[in-house]
Amino acid sequence: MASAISDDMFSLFIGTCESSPDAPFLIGEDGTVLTYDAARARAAQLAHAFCAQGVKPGDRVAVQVEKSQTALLTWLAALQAGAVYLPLNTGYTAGELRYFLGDAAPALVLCRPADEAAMAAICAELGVPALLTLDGEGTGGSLVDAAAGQPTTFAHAPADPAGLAAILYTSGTTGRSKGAMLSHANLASNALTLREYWRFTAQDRLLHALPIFHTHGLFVATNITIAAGAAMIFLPRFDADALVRLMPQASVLMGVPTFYTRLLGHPGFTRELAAGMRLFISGSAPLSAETHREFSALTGQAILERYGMTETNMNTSNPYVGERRPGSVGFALPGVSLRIADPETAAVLPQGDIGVIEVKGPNVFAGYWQMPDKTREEFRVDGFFITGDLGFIDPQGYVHIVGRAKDLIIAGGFNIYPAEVEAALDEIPGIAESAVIGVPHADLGEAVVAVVKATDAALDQAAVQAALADRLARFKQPRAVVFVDELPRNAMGKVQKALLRDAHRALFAS
Ligand code: MCA
Ligand code: AMP
Repeated sequence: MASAISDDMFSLFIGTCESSPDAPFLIGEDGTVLTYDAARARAAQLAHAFCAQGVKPGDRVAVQVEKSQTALLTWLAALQAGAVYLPLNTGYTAGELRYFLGDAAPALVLCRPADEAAMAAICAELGVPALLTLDGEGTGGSLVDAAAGQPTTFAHAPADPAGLAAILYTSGTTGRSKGAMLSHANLASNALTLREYWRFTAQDRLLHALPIFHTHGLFVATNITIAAGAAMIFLPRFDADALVRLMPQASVLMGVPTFYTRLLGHPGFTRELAAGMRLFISGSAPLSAETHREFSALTGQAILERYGMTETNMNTSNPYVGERRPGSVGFALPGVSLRIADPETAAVLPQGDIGVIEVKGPNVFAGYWQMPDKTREEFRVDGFFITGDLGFIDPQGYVHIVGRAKDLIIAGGFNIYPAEVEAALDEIPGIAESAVIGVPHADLGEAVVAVVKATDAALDQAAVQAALADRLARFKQPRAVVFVDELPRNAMGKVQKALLRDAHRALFAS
């Protein structure tokens, strides 16, 4: 059981600031260091700036800005002010944002300077009272002006462990995104568990190249670093050249499988370069057993694959010591209960059978924001959360994910729900109906393909893609549009997506 001081991320952060004020927290590409104490002071100023805009405990602060050190510090500032942090993918379009902001009703929105006019219009329409900006370097924008001159200390009371720390939107199978409500205890307990499981210490230097608007980059990487008093070499984005250049200064890398396939294709990524690293971690999407083996053959080190969800943080991990089994996501983490159940009857299945993965533990979220019915549907009566992932447990206890009961595509670690893309396609004049599938993609794992039945013979791929440009974030847009006379349907009238996936599986395979 975590002690009271460890039940929220800000208390963990302050703990490190007090014990090791001069320890490095964020290291820039150029080697500049932001210490824990300097980060604490800047986060305090940002928290004061939020409060000056009227943010009160429990209010949502929505953030859609480029990755920078200041952007990361807005997470700590929101925690300190008792606000609920709402990070948003920088790729979301105005239409997508209108939904999130309308649903979450934030007290403050933080956006890129270039988006200010468009965001101001959305805020006015939705009654969002305050808007600030932050530039890509994290050194300019009205937030920076508002924080300048503010006190560098902020009176912070430890948070209620059950209180909300963040809301992260996940796309929905019905097309409507759901806000996963994460408590302070959800985040802090997972950070402490992973710190021990992956043996993080203050000596670690984590190479951070993930975006900071999702669980992987914001919580898994950042919160463990804070919990360990370690440092992050903080890069604006993934760039294989930069990773190769900076790896000699690092000890750990966390990434999606695309990071590893791209590193394997980089001539500078050698056994010698990897030798100084103690740990390579992969998650967010399946790491192929082939990539796992290729990586081991080149570096002599086994990638540690783990499995999580926005709703649950991390659930399973391959072991730190012992076999990291290719194609497996390892064991349930300490404190997490995991079982395999029949998706229809909910009966727990015998070991080895394939079923839906269900989890329960301190990591599992509090429910979906303002969606009590959806929340109820996705939990069993005994409190297990139904992940929608299909898997089995092998004789040695390793969990394997073999597919998804939910209709979901994962491209480069980003989730795309076909229902949302289909709804956007079906609104295009000249499209009668559509089916969206994921097909193998050598770089991103899967790619989005739209299969459409058109009533307008003049409609082509470019026209469909252009029609979606302002509707959907770039990563959700189909890479290919295939035109058919009829969609294949079964006797129940349901589109047979497996047939479509088979028919188009070679589109991006190499
Ligand atoms: C970029 N593009 C993409 C993606 N990323 N399209 C589909 N899916 C993507 N993931 C588009 C760009 O807009 C561009 O389009 C074109 O692909 C080429 O971009 P490129 O420069 O090659 O891509 P990149 O900028 O290098 O990005 C690829 C990436 C990035 C590094 C894999 O997507 C990434 O950082 N992914 C990490 C996602 C992540 O953090 N997931 C965690 C979710 P065009 O040129 O046409 O404009 S949290 C989670 O899942 C759970 C909790 C968990 O377990 O962690
Ligand atoms: P998200 O909704 O973005 O949090 O994505 C969560 C989903 O990503 C899970 O439900 C899985 O389908 C998938 N996922 C995460 N980690 C892994 C992994 N190591 N292997 C396979 N799928 C994964």
